[in-house]
Amino acid sequence: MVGHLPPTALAALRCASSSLLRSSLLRASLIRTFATVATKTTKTTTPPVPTPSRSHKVVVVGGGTAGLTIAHQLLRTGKFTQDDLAIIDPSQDHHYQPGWTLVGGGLKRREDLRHHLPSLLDPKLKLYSTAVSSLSPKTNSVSLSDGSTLGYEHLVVAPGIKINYDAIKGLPEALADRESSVSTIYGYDTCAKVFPTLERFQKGQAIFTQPAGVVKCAGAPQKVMWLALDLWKKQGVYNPADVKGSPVKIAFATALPVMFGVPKYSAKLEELRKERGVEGLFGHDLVEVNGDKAVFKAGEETVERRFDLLHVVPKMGPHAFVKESEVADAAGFVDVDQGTTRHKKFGNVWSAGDAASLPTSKTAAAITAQAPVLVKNLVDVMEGKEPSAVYDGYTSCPLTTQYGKVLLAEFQYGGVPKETFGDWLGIDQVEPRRAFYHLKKDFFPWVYANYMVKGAWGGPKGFIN
Ligand code: UQ1
Repeated sequence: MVGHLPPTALAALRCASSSLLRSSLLRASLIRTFATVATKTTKTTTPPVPTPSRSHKVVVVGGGTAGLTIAHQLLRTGKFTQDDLAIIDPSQDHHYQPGWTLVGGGLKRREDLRHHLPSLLDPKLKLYSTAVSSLSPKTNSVSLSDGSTLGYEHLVVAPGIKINYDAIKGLPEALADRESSVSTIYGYDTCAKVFPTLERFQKGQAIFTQPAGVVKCAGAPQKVMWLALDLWKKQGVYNPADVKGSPVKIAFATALPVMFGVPKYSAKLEELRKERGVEGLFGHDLVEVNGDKAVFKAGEETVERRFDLLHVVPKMGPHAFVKESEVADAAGFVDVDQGTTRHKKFGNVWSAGDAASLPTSKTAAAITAQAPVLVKNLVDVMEGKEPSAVYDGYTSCPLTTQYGKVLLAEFQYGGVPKETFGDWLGIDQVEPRRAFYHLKKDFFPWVYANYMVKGAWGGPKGFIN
């Protein structure tokens, strides 16, 4: 799809054009394989001083959405030349993860959302295809798993977060078992199992889970459920108006007390849940998959539910090399100022994307707003100025509520709605719409691969640079 705007995307764009024109327009992290190596503590009297094998003006840890977007936006400032900027990432693949929900819904092939990481990089960027073993902000250096050390003037920590499949007992085995009806859209390896599992399912109890703790794209756990519901409705095995008489039953088991973290959208989604006969198991955190039993922690209690189909969202957390470093906060995220994205202690360390402590929902849309702020501030600091750009927490969750419709949730810090199209088109984005479905399914994957990772897409601001 690279290089061509699909007709459906054009249609979506036309619908969205008013807002995009205003901004004088137009314009996954990875499957993280950061193998972390624990630093050995050697008992010497003088601490070893790392001698950098090589130094760069800016070292970017991570070639995911945040890392690539930031590195290319830095390059587009025109202030950097060949090899001034380096990216470290051990993976050869870069995935458009927002598309995995669509893979789960049978709308995309996972292979079409995968890119060869080295080929996404401008030749002026230096790529180290190695894992990071440790960060040493006091000596302005990064140690790589091949034993070498990189020095930097500024460091951008953007390795994303890790999926901890084994934090739910029995989950890795259940996912790996081709015969089981347990699947998840949260990994490249696992997302291909989802749609065939949904399609095959004709009878019984389906449970969709959302864990306690930080996850990327907090709406995705229910996006796939709404698509599954619609699929089963079309297949004639689920009738929202007569759940008792339907062969299929659906439950949403979430560790949250509500459907979504933002009250405005949560109210709508709760309305849809009730209207469509989905059982709500709130405050339920999946801790174990045992045969056909899903075991939840619900407050102090342990609750067991039998299932015939289980879609699991695994637990997630920071990479060990971040968590164990001096740049991490107590939870293991890179401890940055929520406005400037600059580290609270180390003035030449920055972070954006899933690894950052920014208290907002972790999405690619959030990175469209974080990256220009980080880039402007980093360059200003490099030139001896004070950082002045401020990130307001913008993030978005294009929530598929059925085939052909998306509720485009957009909000900032504090769960305050900040809707791109609402004001300009005089619409309320709480209403699921077809135009937003085409934005999500056709336009965003296209603009991501052709402009965003190249540093030329500003999200709601349209095309930039
Ligand atoms: C966006 O720019 C983007 O990246 C390409 C997404 O991808 C996953 C999004 O979900 C959203 C909402 C945006 C924001 C852009 C507009 C035009 C609202």
